[in-house]
Amino acid sequence: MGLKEKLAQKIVEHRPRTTRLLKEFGDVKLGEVTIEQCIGGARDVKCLVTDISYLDPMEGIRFRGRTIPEVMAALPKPAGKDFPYVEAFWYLLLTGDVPTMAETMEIVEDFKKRNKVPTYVYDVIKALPKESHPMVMFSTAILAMQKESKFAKFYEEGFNKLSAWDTMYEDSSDLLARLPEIAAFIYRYKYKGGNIIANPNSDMGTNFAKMMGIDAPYDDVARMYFILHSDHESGNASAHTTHLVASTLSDAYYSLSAGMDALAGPLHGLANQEVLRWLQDVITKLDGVEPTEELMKKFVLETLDSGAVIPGFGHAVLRKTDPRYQSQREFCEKHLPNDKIFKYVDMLYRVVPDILLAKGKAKNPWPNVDAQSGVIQWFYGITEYDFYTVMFGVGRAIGVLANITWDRGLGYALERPKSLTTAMLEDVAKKG
Ligand code: CMX
Repeated sequence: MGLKEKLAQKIVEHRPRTTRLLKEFGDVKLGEVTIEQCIGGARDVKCLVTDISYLDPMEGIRFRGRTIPEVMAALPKPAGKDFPYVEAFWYLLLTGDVPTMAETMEIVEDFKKRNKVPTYVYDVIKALPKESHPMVMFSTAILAMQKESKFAKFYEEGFNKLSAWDTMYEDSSDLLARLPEIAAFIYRYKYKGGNIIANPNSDMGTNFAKMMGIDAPYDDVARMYFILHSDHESGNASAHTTHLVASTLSDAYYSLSAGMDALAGPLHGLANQEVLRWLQDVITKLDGVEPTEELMKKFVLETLDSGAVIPGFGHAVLRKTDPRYQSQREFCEKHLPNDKIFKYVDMLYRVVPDILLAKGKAKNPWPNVDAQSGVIQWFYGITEYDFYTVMFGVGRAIGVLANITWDRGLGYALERPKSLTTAMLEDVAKKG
């Protein structure tokens, strides 16, 4: 059975669970909302549902019930490679099942048929000012392709709630197949004098590495990076934005483009570029002097005293070191143990948590995914750190597209939380 047939089966099997919860238990309370949560970004308010991934504050992320090491071990890998096919991961997120090698290769072949990027997309990117941020180029390129949407056509021709997931799946697959080429184009166009490398039409990891012009094991870096950055349950800003826009019955192009705009914020995906920018600033200030822990502490304190955050540390949900940080750290220990920037990042790991703890503000002083990812990209020659969030975006697309396909499958409603006025909050506060 192919991926789409399996997905159809899973959706039909799942629907009665959602229907029953709504009909029989719709008024069961999941919790209460405090004024702090209302003003403070809805932290921990339980009002979203997804089965694609779950984020435990202490353990970190599980994709379809599996930890990161379990996912990496279970999925089929290209011969001689350490990391699984991204296409196999897409299958896992959509169905909850580990695909066989044959099932994985079916998706690789399917993506080869879908990965032709319309030439007008490149014209649109080139029409933007060259100094535009690469995330502007990426988000614009995705939005520009909206006219290709099969879901939008399906809606125009007569919408049916039960089969709406089919065209959402089609759009999501088309997008995912094309994103590596669009991302690599932006990189080569913006930073490599427009010297574009043709798509070798292999698997996603190989395609991306080749089009970026970087040799192995960068194909494995791409696989690891895309998988690690894919999903972090539904409440994070990029996943939530994609879901919110899709809930209006917008198609995957509008929804993903909006999600990428959320990812571009410095408190979210842009933090990985900020880590490298911050470190480069430290290196410049050191002017050739080998940094000691004392010196590093001084830079960290200076940053905090200036009112800025330490990028790559802290998290809205996690309360321990991010396992995505750990995975990348293990990669660094294997492939770049003596790299200067890796050593600096390691030193940060030793000094930042204690300082944040002593300041007493951050609820989680430990490093997140962004603390380590830029170091690996820098090592393989991508020193243009403005570009890092685009690669995060290719990975994040896997998770959010799987989510909005299921949103349609289960007929999730238009999102519409209620807002109150400050006077109303003051009134509740007086009574409470
Ligand atoms: N450096 C300095 N201060 C920090 C901090 C950090 N790394 N992390 C949290 N704090 C501060 C917050 O700014 C906040 O201060 P105020 O009360 O003055 O506003 C206080 O500690 C409490 O914050 P929190 O409840 O612990 O964290 P939030 O849920 O509000 O924010 C996050 C989470 C990630 C935005 C925050 O930790 C942060 O700004 N980190 C640095 C940026 C970063 O690495 N972002 C990437 C996150 C991963 C991702 O989404 O990609």
